[in-house]
Amino acid sequence: MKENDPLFLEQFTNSSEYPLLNPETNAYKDLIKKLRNDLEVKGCAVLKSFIKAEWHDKIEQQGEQVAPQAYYKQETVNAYNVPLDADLPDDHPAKITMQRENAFVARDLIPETDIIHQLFNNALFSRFLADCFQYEKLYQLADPLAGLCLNVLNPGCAHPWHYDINEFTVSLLTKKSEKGGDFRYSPVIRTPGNENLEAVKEILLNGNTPHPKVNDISLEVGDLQLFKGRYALHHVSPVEGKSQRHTAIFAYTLEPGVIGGVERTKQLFGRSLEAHEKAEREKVRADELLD
Ligand SMILES: O=C(O)CCC(=O)C(=O)O
Ligand SMILES: [Fe+2]
Repeated sequence: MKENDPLFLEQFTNSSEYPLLNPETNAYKDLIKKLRNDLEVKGCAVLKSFIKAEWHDKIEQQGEQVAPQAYYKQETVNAYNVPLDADLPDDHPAKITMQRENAFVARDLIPETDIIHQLFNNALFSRFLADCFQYEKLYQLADPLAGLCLNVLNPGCAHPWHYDINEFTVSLLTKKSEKGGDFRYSPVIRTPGNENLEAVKEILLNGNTPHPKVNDISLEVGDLQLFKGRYALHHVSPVEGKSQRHTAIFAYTLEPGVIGGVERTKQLFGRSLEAHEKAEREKVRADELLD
């Protein structure tokens, strides 16, 4: 990670509204206060037009360049990404299955010079995120494929209900679908000590249409989204119209060195690396939840 790259932030981000360059100022502190409040109250905070408007076409084009390399494998999954034949009671929500239709472009296929990759590697950006999430420090998810990826949804496709493997997720819409493709989530539906299975099941069964426990957000290109995805069940509704929908997903953890398991990595990217095998042997896990 670069120690300091103020020029990048100055050039590409809306630094007058989002003063990441000046963490000592009141404007910065006020912003953090507002975002913390949004995260606490809504489980989610959106920074509209975080990327300057003049770069919106560029981030869209850079995404379009790599999108053809996304790994597609439509498969039947459950919200916990545990095996469908896992030894769980028949009425467990993990027994509710869905089709996974989204595709990911892995970090090692996204040029380091791309705006999203530079943003991920920017030390002031991760410091800002740590401030928002109220941690001393955040680490990039050390996974060489999943740390940063572009999530690609084709017309007609949805991203099924799930939790994220990392504590927090930060994402940036780089291409908007013509219609549909809404990010929808149920904040704090589970906690580290409680899966809250009944409520989860109810959402899996009834949450695809407007639901009192499900919030809907519609993002524009260049919007940055901060999200507590380990505890909030979430999905992206089916993309309608002719265009794909792309989001850059930036993943962070509280401990350094966290890498996904071999099974899930292959599920998402069609391959795994030596780093995943090694991590599985050593099991660096942040918590004891199912997935
Ligand atoms: O594409 C999005 O907006 C969210 C995707 C997501 O939830 C994920 O990749 O974990
Ligand atoms: Fe997610």
